[in-house]
Amino acid sequence: MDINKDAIKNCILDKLNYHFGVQAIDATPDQYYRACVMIINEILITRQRKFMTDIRKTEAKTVSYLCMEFLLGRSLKSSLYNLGLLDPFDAAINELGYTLEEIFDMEPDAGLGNGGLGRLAACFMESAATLGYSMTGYSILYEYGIFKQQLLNGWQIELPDPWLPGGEVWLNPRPDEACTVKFGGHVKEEWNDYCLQIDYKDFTPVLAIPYDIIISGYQKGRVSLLRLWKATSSEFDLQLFHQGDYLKADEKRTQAEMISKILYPPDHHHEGKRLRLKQQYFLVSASIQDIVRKHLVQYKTLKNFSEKNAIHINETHPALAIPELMRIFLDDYCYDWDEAWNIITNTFSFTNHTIMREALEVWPEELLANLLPRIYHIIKEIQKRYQEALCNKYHFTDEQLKALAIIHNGQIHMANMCLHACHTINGVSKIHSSILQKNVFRNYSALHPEKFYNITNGFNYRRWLCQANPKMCQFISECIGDGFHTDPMQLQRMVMLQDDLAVLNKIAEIKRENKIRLADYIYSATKIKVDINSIFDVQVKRLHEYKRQLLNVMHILYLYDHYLQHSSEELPPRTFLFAAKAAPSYSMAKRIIHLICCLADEINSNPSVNDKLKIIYLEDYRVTLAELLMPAAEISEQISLAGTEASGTGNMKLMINGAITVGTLDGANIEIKEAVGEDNILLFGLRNEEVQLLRKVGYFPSIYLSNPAVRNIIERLNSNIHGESFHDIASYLIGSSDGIADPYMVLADFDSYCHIQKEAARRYSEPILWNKMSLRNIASAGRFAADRAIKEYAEKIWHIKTV
Ligand code: HBZ
Repeated sequence: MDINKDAIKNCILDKLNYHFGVQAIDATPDQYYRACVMIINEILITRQRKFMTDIRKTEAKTVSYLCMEFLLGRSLKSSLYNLGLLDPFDAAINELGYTLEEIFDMEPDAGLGNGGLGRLAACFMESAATLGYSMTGYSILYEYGIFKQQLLNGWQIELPDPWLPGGEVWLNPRPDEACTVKFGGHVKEEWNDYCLQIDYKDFTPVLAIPYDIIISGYQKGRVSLLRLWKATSSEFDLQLFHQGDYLKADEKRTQAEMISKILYPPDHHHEGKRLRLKQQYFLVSASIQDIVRKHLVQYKTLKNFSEKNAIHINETHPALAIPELMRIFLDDYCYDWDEAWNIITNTFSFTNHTIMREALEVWPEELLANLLPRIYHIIKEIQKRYQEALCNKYHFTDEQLKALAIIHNGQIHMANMCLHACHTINGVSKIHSSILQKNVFRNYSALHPEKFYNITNGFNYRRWLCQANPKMCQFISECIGDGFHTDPMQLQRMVMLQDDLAVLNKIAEIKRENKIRLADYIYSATKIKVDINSIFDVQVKRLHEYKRQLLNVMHILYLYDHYLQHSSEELPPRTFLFAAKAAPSYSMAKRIIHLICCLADEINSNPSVNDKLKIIYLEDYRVTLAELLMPAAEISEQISLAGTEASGTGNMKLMINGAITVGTLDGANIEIKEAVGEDNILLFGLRNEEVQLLRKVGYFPSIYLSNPAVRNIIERLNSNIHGESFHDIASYLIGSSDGIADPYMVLADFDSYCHIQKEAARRYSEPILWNKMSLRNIASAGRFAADRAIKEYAEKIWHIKTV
């Protein structure tokens, strides 16, 4: 098909006619959106089939990326962009009386993730497709994604997010490839002709139906497949129905469908719920069955399984894939233990994404034994053999053995199972990988240092720069050519232009236009007018104590007080922008949101500071909102306590859009510093070693009360912010009888943070200096492309080649 404007227009008209029974004139924007997706989907299906044929012909090794979250956001714009079809679609839609932007706005965000981990998975899919690796993502087709956040009187309210009305047009159902996942029941083991026969009875079958989303690579016609499993059951009790018990008659289906009903919203927190465990096993069992089935179709044997398959466990959530694959080898194909284990350990790899203790997954033995009896047997056997091997080979103390144990104290430790079974383990930034080795997983890494790698995270810059900031992308193309679209390191060429005033002015002009675009949105969402000439200072990410939104708040309180006392002093005006969701059960995070909102109300309504300071809290932070925010940001707040943020990826997206990082030496900030040079990043605060030392000698935040600024702020929190007291937050910071005071050392870094913020304001007052820093940030962001990260995974971990 020749894909020009007229052909597209005809296709759209056909879809409107045959699928919705309407003529162009009567069609709604939503119907136009659906028609466009149907056309794109057909193109993608063709490409997928061709790519699959190439993969089969070349017998290429495939990676299966198992992850409970894929935070896709919207797909229409990015698909059109990658297929090179934005212009003809734009022209066709214009002729039909709409703008493409209006059509894009019809698409709901696919919010099938909480934050960084899920967004990373989505970025990786696009990069793998662009580079031509064979990659399948596996996850759950949640009916409800991450909740929608509303702010009511400054309090977070959670509303359900039914994304499927509108999102379902991307889904390609493959009921022919459905499989059954078994829960509960009883297992009897019997030896039969040298083979262990497993008699598994009374289980509850759940039907897993795959729905595929095809993700287009940039140009070249290659794609990644995202296979999402929907849970259901075909069991219907006709007897009960005829007795009039309609609910009970359909109970099995209702219960099965609960598994794929909703994404769990706690982030960096292990939710020890039975339904969550069911979700995890449902994902891995269906996915592993699928991988084995596909392998057998092509190769007719499992002997070469690990040569043709890499399976990646993203965080420990899909760790049950390990005993599940063992189960299939042992029970379904009669492999002996050692042979099966050998294949397993050559197949799996594992990424850790956080060092937060509360995120470490453990499951009660009893729960597992009950819900997944055969899997429990296998884990016990893995543990038994592991423990024996450890005792034979090394002379460990009980303490060391405990630290490595997969089962200990009635709990199953998922990370320990991953360490033992996976051939490689990686962290997501240099500092994080080194903390994993030296601290979190130190016992295991002493045994097997060769298993540990670092692969610093990356992001899809074609989405976060080219699509989100088209003017900047266009300008960069004018400066250095188009090559950076597939070779991000070419962005570095922009440095040659750092002294060209016309270039610097143009960068500033584009930033200003993006700020206006955001200001319009802010006005429509909040009815607050923000000053375009103010610094747009942005902290957008999940709300978590360790990310220290509180430090940002303290600095605002400090500035506020400063302006009230010295109203004449010249500092550039600032707009502080926040956006963040808090886990519904995380009361401190919700309290911090409330504090920010109260402070916003107070400052925004105080005429004596109103032209200098504004605070905007944008509701419902999500991918689509981030795409609007990043291009307009000038300061990127990356202020976690050193040693707590694994990597961060928002920091990279803001950097490539020309924002200057105000940050600690934490996560990928350290590598951002290496990339841009110390002059182009504003660093402050304790370093990781200093944090550790301070913890060791004892951290007593109350000593910072000797600082009058801190004292003022604490008093302010205790007394009144927009009519409310935040006594609880004040005592959280300086200490009270209950709990550890200031666990993330906000007060220790406060002074240094205020200093660097002053420096930021000073530099902002020198536009040439600022714009040059901005250019240097854009130019140095290439190494954070997901393309680079995916190449590293492919070469060092998965051992796969491009097709
Ligand atoms: O993963 C984030 C990290 O916080 C962030 O620094 C990193 O850039 C990003 C991608 O690597 N982590 C998460 O989003 N979530 C978790 O790490 C997590 C771990 C265990 C859980 C829940 C969430 O039970």
